[in-house]
Amino acid sequence: MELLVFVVLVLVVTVVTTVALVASRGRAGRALPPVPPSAPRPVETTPTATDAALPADAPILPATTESVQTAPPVAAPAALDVPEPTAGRIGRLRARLARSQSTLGRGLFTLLSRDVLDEDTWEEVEDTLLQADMGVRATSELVERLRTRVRVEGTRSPGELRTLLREELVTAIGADTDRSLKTLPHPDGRPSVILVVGVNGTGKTTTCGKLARVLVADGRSVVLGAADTFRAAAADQLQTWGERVGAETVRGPEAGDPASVAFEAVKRGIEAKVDTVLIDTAGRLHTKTGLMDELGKVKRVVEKHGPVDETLLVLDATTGQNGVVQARVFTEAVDVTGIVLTKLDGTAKGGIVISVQRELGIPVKLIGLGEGPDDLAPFEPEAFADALLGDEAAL
Ligand SMILES: Nc1nc2c(ncn2[C@@H]2O[C@H](COP(=O)(O)OP(=O)(O)OP(=O)(O)O)[C@@H](O)[C@H]2O)c(=O)[nH]1
Ligand SMILES: [Mg+2]
Repeated sequence: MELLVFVVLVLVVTVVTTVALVASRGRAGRALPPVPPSAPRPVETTPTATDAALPADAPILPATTESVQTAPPVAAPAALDVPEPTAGRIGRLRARLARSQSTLGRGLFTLLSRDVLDEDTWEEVEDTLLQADMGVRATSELVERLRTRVRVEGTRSPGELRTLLREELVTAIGADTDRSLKTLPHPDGRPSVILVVGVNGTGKTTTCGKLARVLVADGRSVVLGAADTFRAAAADQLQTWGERVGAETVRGPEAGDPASVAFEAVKRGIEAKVDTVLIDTAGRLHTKTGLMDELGKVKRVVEKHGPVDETLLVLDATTGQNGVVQARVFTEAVDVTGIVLTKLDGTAKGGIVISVQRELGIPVKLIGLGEGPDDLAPFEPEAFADALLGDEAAL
């Protein structure tokens, strides 16, 4: 009996202790300090039409959704690049023309410095010009002019010879040609519109980016239009250039309609009251429509807002005469107003500046002298001739 009472007592004590412990745990749980406000919370995602925070490799909207997005620059103004001023850029970048200088400039100078200028020498002069891609017509004209002047003016000092060569090169390049870019807004406030065209890989996107910098350096405001919808990376590439100088990029869905992106870009430019809208286009297409038809459409659609002010054809100087042949196809499809000759830093064939203008009848307005952001220069014949001939002292 005593044993039974003892067992019951033990059981009662065990149950009471367990209940007390559980109760005290519950109270301790409620007494935990609240989660500090700074604790991380799950991110709420609200889709927006203009999502500036999209990472560069974010998926582009599916092709069925024909919406066009504007991507304002992400960087704060303080982080923006300050592009180099454009005045005198060829002079600053003249070392980039070293290859053309040694073959064309110095080559000519050395030949014409000979004591006797016989037929063989003149043939060598002609070969030098042809090898530098000056083209047959421009070469024979230049040789003719040089022969006449040398005959009439007689022997000369190295300084005089340099002056003569400089004058003749500048004449061949065309000193009086209008090379200005129409980048100023119209009197009604509509921005100037520049269309950039050319075959793939020539440097169109890079040129748009560099040109945006040139304009920003000159105090203008710019909107970029990513009308190359052929591949997603093209719009990212353009947007990155824009962000560096605070220019907004209007982009569309991958494989979307390039004309509608171009149209929206100009619309955005009008709304934002910028000075210039720069439209990058594709150099190839994966549809059956020809590239030229597509470019014609882009131009027509953009012109619903008003005429396109400049259509710049980008040509790779290293492709020589082949590039000139390709260029002609573009000039027949769209009204090209200026040539941008890129990659002149990588070639000894600087004479292409002269042949391309002659064959197409369109002025070279800008030249690309490297891959750096400020390696695009307004084309100035005198500075170019100086760069080709090098310093007088070094001749
Ligand atoms: N050395 C040198 N490279 C250049 C110059 N301009 C452009 N490039 C390079 O050429 C390559 C092609 O340039 P992009 O601007 O992408 O050419 P794209 O015409 O837009 O090409 P797609 O979009 O494929 O049609 C890049 O590696 C550029 O850095 C230049 O003046 N000099
Ligand atoms: Mg491109």
